[in-house]
Amino acid sequence: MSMPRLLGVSGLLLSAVAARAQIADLQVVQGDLSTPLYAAVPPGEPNRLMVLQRGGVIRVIEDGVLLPTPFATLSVDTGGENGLLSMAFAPDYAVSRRVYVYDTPPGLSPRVGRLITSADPNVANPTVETIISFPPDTANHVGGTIAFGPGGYLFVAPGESGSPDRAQDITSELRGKLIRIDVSGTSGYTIPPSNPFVGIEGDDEILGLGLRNPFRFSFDSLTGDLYLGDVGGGMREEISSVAAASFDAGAAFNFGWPCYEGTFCPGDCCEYPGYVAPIHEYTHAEGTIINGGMVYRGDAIPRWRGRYFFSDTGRDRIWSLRVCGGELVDVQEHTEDLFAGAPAMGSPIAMVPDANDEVLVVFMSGQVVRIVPQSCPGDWNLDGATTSADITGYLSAWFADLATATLYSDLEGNCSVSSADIIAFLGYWFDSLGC
Ligand SMILES: [Ca+2]
Ligand SMILES: [Ca+2]
Ligand SMILES: [Ca+2]
Repeated sequence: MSMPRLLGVSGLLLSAVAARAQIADLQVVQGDLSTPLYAAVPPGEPNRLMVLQRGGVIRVIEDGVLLPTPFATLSVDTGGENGLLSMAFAPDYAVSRRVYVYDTPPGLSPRVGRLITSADPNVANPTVETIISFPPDTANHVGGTIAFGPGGYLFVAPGESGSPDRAQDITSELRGKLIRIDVSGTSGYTIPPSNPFVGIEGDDEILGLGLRNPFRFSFDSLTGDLYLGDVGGGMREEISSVAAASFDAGAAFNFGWPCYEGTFCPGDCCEYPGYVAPIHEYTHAEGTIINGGMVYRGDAIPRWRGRYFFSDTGRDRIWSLRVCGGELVDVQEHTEDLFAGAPAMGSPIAMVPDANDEVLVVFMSGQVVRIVPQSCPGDWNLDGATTSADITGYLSAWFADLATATLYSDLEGNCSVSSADIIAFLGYWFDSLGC
């Protein structure tokens, strides 16, 4: 699909959304934070939310209250794009109490560190073990996310630190890559045996290459599929999606940088083996710093189930898109809907799940915010009442989807329109009669 066509579709959808009643709102969970960059709920501890502040402090919100004592205070450099950038809990956190951070200790070396939660679930032991680190360089394009994905492996995506050629160098250079490691041992890491360069030339940690500054990426909690936002240079912002089944297929993914910025080639386009074209891209007329988010799998807004939410940090915009069978289905913008009436806040820097898989947005201006519905799930036409008109409206959307496959009526978020979606809607409709 060509770029002008993509932009045309986005523009049409934007007008359609703006004309509708509102679906959702931004509700502040916690304000007055000092440059928060990320947030995460410990597995099995739904009453607790950890919030990372750029300067190295991990704050704890317990039962809705911000605790005065931090979970941990790390020594980090905050020049350029450095700081305490993200965290991930071990899949077996309930037993191992292992917490991983991605930060930049003084010396400008991005690294993955491991902490162990103490007997007090709100405080970590002071020792941080470095699991892997990347060579010191500029405080630029350091990446920003670590996340556990399919197989229980840890995925890390350091940026190329401002040297584009690094992104295609597969020997002795992990920057500009998507790497996959096994951190389940007692110390350090081991290599997943199905990583593509095991046994052949190329560093064994690498799963994907050709990245510039992949600041945020995440996995669909239902399918395990990867969604990754790569911040562009002067031209295009892009999102790529890779199906979970491809992670162990034996070939590295090549996201294209530096020959490609989005689908645009500033010079000659390269014939990279395993090239993964972006699922979505936009020019700097629309935004300047893409910020990958999360696939929505919550219950509050069924019509959004299966949609990938993302934002632009530079322009304070929020969109969602749906991917089915590796293809982009549609893109919708939610900026007007979400920000109408919301308190002043800016620079969205992360979109992460809360304990119920609802979307939390972290704003660098100091807030962690939850996206909350403004309508009952059965109020399909968003007129504030649950009536027979909503059943009629839903059924017309469902029949339209059979013909056009926009999947607006796919309430299960499984990329298929079936009678199960109608049954689900009728359930929401009955539940909504009293709401
Ligand atoms: Ca190798
Ligand atoms: Ca209605
Ligand atoms: Ca469905």
